[in-house]
Amino acid sequence: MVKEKVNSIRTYDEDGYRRRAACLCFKDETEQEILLVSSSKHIDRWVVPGGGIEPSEEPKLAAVREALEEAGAQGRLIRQLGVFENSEKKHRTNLYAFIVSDLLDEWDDGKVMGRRRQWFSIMEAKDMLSHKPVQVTYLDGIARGLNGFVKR
Ligand code: O81
Ligand code: MG
Repeated sequence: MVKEKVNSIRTYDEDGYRRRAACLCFKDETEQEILLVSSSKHIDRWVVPGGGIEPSEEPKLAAVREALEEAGAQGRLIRQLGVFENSEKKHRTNLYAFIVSDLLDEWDDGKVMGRRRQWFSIMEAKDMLSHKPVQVTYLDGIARGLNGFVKR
């Protein structure tokens, strides 16, 4: 099922859930800091960069595209973290771990809507995401080692 949006087409799965993809954008392989972007509706709130999967688009390509559009982040996907459901908002998000190699000075949402971006520790990010409870659960499986030591 598809529905027209302003400049993109929404897609839905067999249960009628909107299909999304997102990246946890880590600063490096230690996975201790992640990049969040400001909410489109509340500039003082932070969210995980992500968005709708377009028709015929691979979920992992959608995730990489959203990291670039919303955060100006370039890098590489390292693994899939699962599918996270928001039963209230009726969407499901394919989530990936992504290592950032470059942050562009100019990026789509920075220019178009003044979207901001900022690095947070995993613990800080959980606090910042408390207004989006499902996004807090994105971070549940992420180890938080001290002094660069990552527990696996
Ligand atoms: O565009 C979220 C948007 C917003 C989401 C959804 C997000 O108006 P939309 O449905 O396109 O907006 O709404 P729900 O109701 O589907 O969850 O969440 P909310 O609750 O704040 O209205 O806004 P944000 O997380 O920024 O607060 O994200 P975005 O505008 O920042 O991208 O859109 P999306 O990320 O699913 O889709 P696109 O493809 O990125
Ligand atoms: Mg989005």
